[in-house]
Amino acid sequence: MTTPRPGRLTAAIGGLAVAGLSVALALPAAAAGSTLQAAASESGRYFGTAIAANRLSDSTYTTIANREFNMITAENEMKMDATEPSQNQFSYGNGDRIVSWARQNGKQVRGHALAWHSQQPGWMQNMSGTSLRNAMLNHVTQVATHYKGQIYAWDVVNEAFADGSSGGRRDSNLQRTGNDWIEAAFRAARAADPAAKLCYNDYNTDNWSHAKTQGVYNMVRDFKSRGVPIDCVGFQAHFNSGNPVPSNYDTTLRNFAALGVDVQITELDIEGSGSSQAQQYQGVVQACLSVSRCTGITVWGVRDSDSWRASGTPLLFDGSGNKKAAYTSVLNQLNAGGTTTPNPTPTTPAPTPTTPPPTGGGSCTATYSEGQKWSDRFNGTVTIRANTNISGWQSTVTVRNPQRIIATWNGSPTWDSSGNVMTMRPSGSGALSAGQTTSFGFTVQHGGNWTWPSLTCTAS
Ligand code: G2I
Repeated sequence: MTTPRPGRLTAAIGGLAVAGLSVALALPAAAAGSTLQAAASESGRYFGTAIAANRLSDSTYTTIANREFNMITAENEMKMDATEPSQNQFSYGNGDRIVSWARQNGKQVRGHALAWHSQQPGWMQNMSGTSLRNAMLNHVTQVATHYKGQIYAWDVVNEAFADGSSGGRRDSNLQRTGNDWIEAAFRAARAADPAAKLCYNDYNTDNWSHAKTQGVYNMVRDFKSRGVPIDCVGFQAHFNSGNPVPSNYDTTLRNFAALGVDVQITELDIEGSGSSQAQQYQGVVQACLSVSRCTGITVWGVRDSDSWRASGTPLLFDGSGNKKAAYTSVLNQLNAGGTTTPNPTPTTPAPTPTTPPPTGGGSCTATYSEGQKWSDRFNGTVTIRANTNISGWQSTVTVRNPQRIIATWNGSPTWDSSGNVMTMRPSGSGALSAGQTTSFGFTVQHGGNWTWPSLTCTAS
């Protein structure tokens, strides 16, 4: 499925037809966006940057920012230490400056960040227990209320998971107030600004196989299943040679999106230079474009010299404001668009068929997508796509011990003697014309094995 791009060619040719002349109209192919925001808009996405209030007087900086970006994050000015320097004394000057610059220039704003173990004002660092919990909730309520109606998405909670192999929460004064502090913050934010999307934001959550990624995924899944108000997950995406862009990035984004949340790349920067940096940037853009619920990308600063790690030259413009190779690769990839596919690319080669294809020809493809998950079981859907006109199909679904398929729908299953291989046939006619799809579903009792089933499709 190709990401929808709005029709861009509407040519008014009435009045051009001149009697006796044949007019050849050379219409350009869909015009490419010439800025990051224009190119991202072609697929309905935004392209943003972090802005520092003390740089708004630098006209090179504001010229680039205004031209290229349509989503703005305050790099530091909405953090807890900036907005509540003394308890119950709120300070919005620099945050407001950034919001009004954004709005004057027709841009949206991401709010960053309402609750965080870091960048707490001194008075909060020394608090604990109920008084800290109440102070945190008051902060969330006050700040989200102040910016109500002006924020596209809030990073409600930032960086609450531990690095390393635990997959658990990071220890902090907030965490010590009770494991439910995150959901309490989300509920307070929803009550204060019901129109803002509410995100959980973190770093080192890009690689699907990392424990931290899984920990955040499980929390979001739990929140969705219990109705905790969460709308999006932010992936900070600070990369360098020790922490490169993972090859399974699209899988990560897709799996989170399948939980029913938007995903956003919120603080992208990649240390390096030249074509290697450009390629990594391209990979990140490609991953986002491949997931329909990846709604936008924000880079963490304008020029290399504006970056929190300037010596790593991690951004799209050099210190003089010139476009780097990374800029061009991002722009080209945005203009090239992307495809949305429901599944990660298989990592094992497709098995060679041991039986000849059925006479009658035709072919079909079976694609797996994840459904709901519970502690003991998960749902899956298989989409059957006819590659040619077919009169029928059958699809095998193989699960791995100790998994068992305990329920199915939209098909007639039979089983092999091991109980691991289910052959699903259509309940009615299996005829499909080329390009048509149909689907069936099942529940797997997983017994602790979360591996996806493997599939085949045979057409007749
Ligand atoms: O550390 C990179 C980012 C990781 N994710 C959350 C982001 O909020 C974080 O941004 C950085 C800013 O880019 C830095 O600019 O967060 C740092 C800590 O809040 C920011 O650094 C601080 C310095 O620690 C302060 O000394 C300085 O006064 O920036 C302040 C303003 O320049």
